[in-house]
Amino acid sequence: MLTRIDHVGIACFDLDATADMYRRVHGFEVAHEEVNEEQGVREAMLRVNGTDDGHATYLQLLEPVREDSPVARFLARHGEGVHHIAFGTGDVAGAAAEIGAKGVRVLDEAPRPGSMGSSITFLHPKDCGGVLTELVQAAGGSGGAHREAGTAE
Ligand code: MC0
Repeated sequence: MLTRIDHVGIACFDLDATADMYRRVHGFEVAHEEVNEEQGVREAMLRVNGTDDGHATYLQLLEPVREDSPVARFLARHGEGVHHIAFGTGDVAGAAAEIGAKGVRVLDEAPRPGSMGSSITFLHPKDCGGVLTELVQAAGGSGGAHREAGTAE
């Protein structure tokens, strides 16, 4: 059902400075950037592995674009650091229904738009061992990984 680690979300105050640190220290490049108004974040996807086959794993840097967003609240409470882990699935609605039936709180009534055209939903951290957990279905349906523009299906 959950087939891979799609990305690890990292909350930061300054996305450009944090991306620069990952470039200098780790050698990771920004593969994609966008603003998700609904979630209240500016985000950058740093590819960690995987290339042309589209099955990459990412670090997702998250900078809040408004004070009432989940990432702004997280930063105020915890400071910078790991915000969530995201697992890839070929069927986000089905996976959420199956997990919800086990008594875990699914935080969205229906999947919402995520980065790179994906569909996402979240599971409550208090029901997942203290880890905010995201389920991700890539744009185009199958596979479960985010897919950058121009990579093969
Ligand atoms: C809050 N808590 C967390 C947490 N955020 N625990 C672990 N990891 C996190 N990220 C804990 C708090 O410490 C607190 O525990 C309790 O949850 C309630 O926190 P709160 O600050 O009072 O409550 P809210 O209102 O911030 O709600 C928390 C909740 C919310 C997780 C329900 O943030 C949410 O709905 N998140 C899902 C959406 C989201 O995070 N979007 C941003 C990423 P104590 O014990 O102190 O009471 S968007 C994204 O990632 C997209 C664009 C993508 O991947 O494509």
